[in-house]
This record gives sequence, structure tokens and C-alpha cells, in this order.
Amino acid sequence: MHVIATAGHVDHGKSALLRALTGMEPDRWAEEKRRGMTIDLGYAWMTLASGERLAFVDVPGHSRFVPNMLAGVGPVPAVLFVVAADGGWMPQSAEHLAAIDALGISRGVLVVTRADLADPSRAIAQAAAQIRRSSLGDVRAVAVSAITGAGLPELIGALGELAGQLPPVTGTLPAGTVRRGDELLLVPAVRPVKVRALQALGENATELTGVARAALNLRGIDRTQLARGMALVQPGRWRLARQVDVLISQVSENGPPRLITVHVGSARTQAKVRMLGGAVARLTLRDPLPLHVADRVLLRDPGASREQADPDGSRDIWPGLFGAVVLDVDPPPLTRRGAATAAAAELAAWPNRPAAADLVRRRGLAAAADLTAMGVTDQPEPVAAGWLADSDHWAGLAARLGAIVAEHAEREPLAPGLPVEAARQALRLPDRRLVLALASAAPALAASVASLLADLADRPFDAPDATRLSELGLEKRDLAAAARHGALLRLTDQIVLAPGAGERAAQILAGLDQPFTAAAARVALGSTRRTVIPLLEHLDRLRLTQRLPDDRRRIRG
Ligand SMILES: Nc1nc2c(ncn2[C@@H]2O[C@H](COP(=O)(O)OP(=O)(O)OP(=O)(O)O)[C@@H](O)[C@H]2O)c(=O)[nH]1
Ligand SMILES: [Mg+2]
Repeated sequence: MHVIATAGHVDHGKSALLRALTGMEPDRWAEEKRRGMTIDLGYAWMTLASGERLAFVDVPGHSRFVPNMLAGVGPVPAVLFVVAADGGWMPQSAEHLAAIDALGISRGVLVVTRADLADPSRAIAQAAAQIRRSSLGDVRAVAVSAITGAGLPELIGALGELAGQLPPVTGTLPAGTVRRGDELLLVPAVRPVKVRALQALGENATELTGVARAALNLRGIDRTQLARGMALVQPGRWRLARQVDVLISQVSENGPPRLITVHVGSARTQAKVRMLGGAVARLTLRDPLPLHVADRVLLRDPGASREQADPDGSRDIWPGLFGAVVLDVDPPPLTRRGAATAAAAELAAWPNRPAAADLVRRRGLAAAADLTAMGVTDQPEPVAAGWLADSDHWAGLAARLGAIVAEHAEREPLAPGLPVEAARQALRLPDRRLVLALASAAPALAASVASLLADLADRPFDAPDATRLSELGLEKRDLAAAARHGALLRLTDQIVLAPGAGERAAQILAGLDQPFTAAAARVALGSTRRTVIPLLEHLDRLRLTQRLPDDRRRIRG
């Protein structure tokens, strides 16, 4: 099944088109029938000759009902963009297109309706030019009359083609399939419910895969307690986000206002907007919503008016509409000075689909289950049961654990060793198993460092090369951690000597004729060109040597 939403200005013939295509009535309410206008979302469906089923969500075109339109278009992957031949491009044509663009919807058909009332060619050219500039790009255009039926066979052909381009499943499988008997959570109320029966397009089913229109019979809740915007989620696969960091994709000169309406799927709520820097913003939601990282949300300023846009309607950015990608659904608080700017710089470099590594780097440590609930299922090897660690952070922790253990041994030489719980508290770790994993990482690091120091005992000024380092399994971060811990002297990323090598070198160089060249120093120290230059620079920094204008050096008195 594929789900397609209509879009287009009021009275341009969206509902009439669906009536003609499907034989079903999308305007369900008496008031809609009386006023001849769609107010709320309507549903209709049809089966193509291929057997493929298409479900349509009919949206209202009137500017007053744009929030309902957004609820209809929010969860769908494709649109039927309707423009009347005798109406042409109108304000809600532009507004709906801006919303589609902000949501990043990339599939659709342009349908110019009421073709029995006016020559459709002008409306087609006008609309195609606008649509081309949006996420829809070049779409097929079909002129139809819902009254005479002209053009409908061609439209059905275009829909078949469209269905062929749509992925049969969107969304991840675990989140996108519902089965009879499933136990789900209704959010935001977080009420457990059980799926007693399900139907799609009027027929019973045992299992449905999204995107689909589905009717569920639920145990555990009364239908009067249900409302649009609520969602059913699999326990553990989602979290309710109250704060999210987002990247806004269309920041106009003024940027979004401080209070904005957030549309997510069919849900909407208010949010406070805090711009962190560039296009990165932190949204604080009035009502928590089930959100995954990489979700697209639409931000709408209900106060923005058409007058702010170009009067000829040719602008492709609708005032007050912003698309955004969710980067983090549980962002750390911004307490330190400059934290907002730093967060903006970090997040701006993230991809639109943040990886586990991005989220873990931001946190140092993360529970695998939390990442799963954030929608990140592709996860690296845990460092301990249920825990993922950023490699730099982990190496730093290992070095700190080594230092804490050594300190404890010195303070209490007769004690049997540092208790795990004491180490956990000292390192502020959330789980004892992390301490145990660190303890086994720390001796491995210590053993490698010991071998390195043994190498250096023979040739103290010839830093081990990359091959030797990788043989010992020492990566840059390990060297950094060991240096922080005082176990090595780190001259550059990859050049390390034993601690105290600088002072020893200075003693030997004091025996040379002053001033001396780098070449003379290299020979005297039994060093290499690769090591001696950073070593001499290190001595300059320690003010043990002085570098002269001709690049020679002398030992300082
Ligand atoms: N002659 C003619 N009239 C049409 C055609 N399509 C729609 N209409 C008429 O145009 C008017 C508006 O049609 P609707 O289908 O209600 O328009 P809509 O886009 O659904 O309007 P909203 O839902 O309020 O946005 C109705 O009176 C329809 O009968 C067409 O192809 N030819
Ligand atoms: Mg309608």
C-alpha cells in the first residue's frame, strides 16, 4: 500500500478529484458537505490494475485549516499536487508547496483540474516552474476534469508510475510493522495497549507495514480517550522527547520566532526556540513527542502573514515555515559558559542522519538501549555490557583509573587494592561493569607502554615508528592518555619518548660546542631527523635551549 496526500489551494478540486478516482467521499462531515469545503482530513482509496493499493489523505486547502493540512501531509512520502486550470497558482498552492519542501517530500504528480473550464497549459507551466524549485523537483503533470472524466486514465497511469518509485516500506521495520496481538504504548500518555484486530482500507489484516493507513482495534483504552497526534510506539524503541536539538534547513534573515508550532507527523505542539548558533536550534516542547534522531519536523510561525511574502507569490519560501532535521532527542543541558556556541559548532558538522558515534562522542558514554530508543540501531561494539564509549573519552578514563589506583596504593600500601565501587564513584561512572572493563583496558595499555619504554631504554632519543606503535596496539588516543598520565613524553601526535627524555637530552647537548646545529644534536643523541626536530622544539619550549636566528641552538645557562 502507498499513501499519498493531496495538496493545493481551496476549491481547486482536490476532493472532487479523489471522488472521481476512487468513488469514495473524502468529505466526511455534514458541515463540509454543507459548505462544499474540506475542513478536516478525509480518506479514500483505490486499487490499481497491478493490484497495488493507493490510500489517499485529502487535505483542506483553506488557509484557516493549514494545521490540518500539515497533519495530513506530515507522515506521507508522496503528494498529488492539485492546481485548478481556471485558478492558477494561488497563495495556498505556494504555502502547501513550502510545507512539502520543508518536509523534504520528493515524490508527486501535478494534477491540473477543472480542465473542462479553462485551457490547462498556462496553469501547468506556472505550477511546474514553482514545483521544480522544491524538494519535488520535476514531476509528471496531468490535466483532468473531475466532471467529464477527461485525463483520469492518464492520471491513473501516472499514479502507477509514482507507486513504482515509492519504497514499499518506509521507516525501519521494527518501528514500521504492527501485528495482531502486539503490545504497544500509546503516547504521550504512555499507556500500554494491545492490538486486538487491525484493518487496512476496510479489510481485515494480521500484520501491516508502514507507510500504511491502518485502523486498529485496541484493548486497554477507550476510543474517547484517543485524539489526533497521539501515536502508538513499540516499547523501548522510542523515547518521548521534551528537548531536541535541530538543524533548521531554511533560515530566513529573521530566523524563526522564539515561540513556534512544531508539526511532527500528525501531531503538533508549541515549542520555545533557542538559536544556539548558525542554523542549529534547541527546541523545548510544551508536550513531549515521540521523536527519533534524523526525523524531519516542520516549524510554523502561526503569526507570520502573507504580506511578508512577495505579492506575486513567486517566492518559494513561505514566511514563517521552516523545515528542520532532528539531531539529538536528549541533548545535554547547556550550563557552562559558551556551551551553546560549542554545541552549535559540534552539531553543525553532524550528518542529517547522526550516527551512533556522533551521539556517543557528544556524551562520552551512552547506554545502548538509550541509543536504540533514539532511533539509532546501527551501533558499534559496546565497551561493557550495554554501554558504548567514545574512544578518546574511554582512553582518558583508563588513564585516570590507573592514576587513581596508583594513588590509592601509595596512600594505603597495606590495603588489598582500590574497591570497584570507590573507583566507580571517583570516576563518576554510572555502572560498576564499566570500572571492570576499564580495569582490563588499563593493564593492556600499561603493558604496551612498558614495552615501548623498554625499546626506548636502548635508544632513548629514537622514537618508535608507526609500525612499532601499531604492533603494540597503541593508537594516538592511547598515547595521549598515557602522556596525560605522565607515563610518556609526547612530542607530537605520533612521536613519544620516555618521561624525562628532555632533561637527559639537554645534559648531553651541554657537552657539545655551543651553539650547535640540529645535525650535530642528532649525532650526539643517536637520534633520527624525525625525532630530533620535535625534541629540540620541546627543549626550546622548556627553555632548556635557545634557538638562534640561524637555526642553531645553545644550552641556556
Ligand atoms: N467543472 C469542474 N468543476 C470541478 C472540477 N473539479 C472540481 N470542481 C468543482 O470545484 C469546486 C471545488 O471542488 P472541491 O473538490 O471541493 O475543491 P477542494 O480543492 O477539495 O477544496 P477544499 O477542500 O476546500 O480545499 C466544487 O464545486 C467542484 O464541483 C472539474 O474538474 N471540473
Ligand atoms: Mg476538499
